[in-house]
Amino acid sequence: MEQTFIMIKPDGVQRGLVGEIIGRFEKKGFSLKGLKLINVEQSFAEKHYEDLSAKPFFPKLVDYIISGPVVAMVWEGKNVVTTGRKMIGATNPSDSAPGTIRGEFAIDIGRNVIHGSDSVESARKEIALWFPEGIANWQSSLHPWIYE
Ligand code: RTP
Repeated sequence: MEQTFIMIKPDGVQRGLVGEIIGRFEKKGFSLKGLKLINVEQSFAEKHYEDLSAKPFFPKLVDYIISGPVVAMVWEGKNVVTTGRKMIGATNPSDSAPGTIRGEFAIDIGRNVIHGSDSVESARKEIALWFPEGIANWQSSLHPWIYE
């Protein structure tokens, strides 16, 4: 079953959006496979966002991610990478559709509350980076009520 890496950024944690966001993924039917609240070091944030290292906003982005604790999660389910990105909404909250997480809870691109892997390959890399200890092994008993 497909997995994705989802991170609630420091603004989402500070603003008390953790329960709201976890609730959306749970209610959709996805299964929580990994979860931790952590502060990351600058070098770790730079590694996570290494593909963006040439962008002018990179230093600000790294400062933002290390400014407070983040909630790192692994969610599992059919098409969870693409569906998770749809639930999150467009990168710039001014383009995020109403009903999406960023569409409901964010205004500025530099405070957009949440990250979600953009492909199955990135998800694999990000899960390995954020959860080197591994993730939980369990299967939701709701599966027969979610998948035909
Ligand atoms: P994320 O990786 O956080 O899920 O975001 P994304 O794929 O939707 O967007 P990406 O282009 O990978 O950018 C990563 C994060 O960098 C910040 N950003 N700031 N100031 C700017 O112009 C700008 N552009 C991007 C955002 O926090 C974005 O989520």
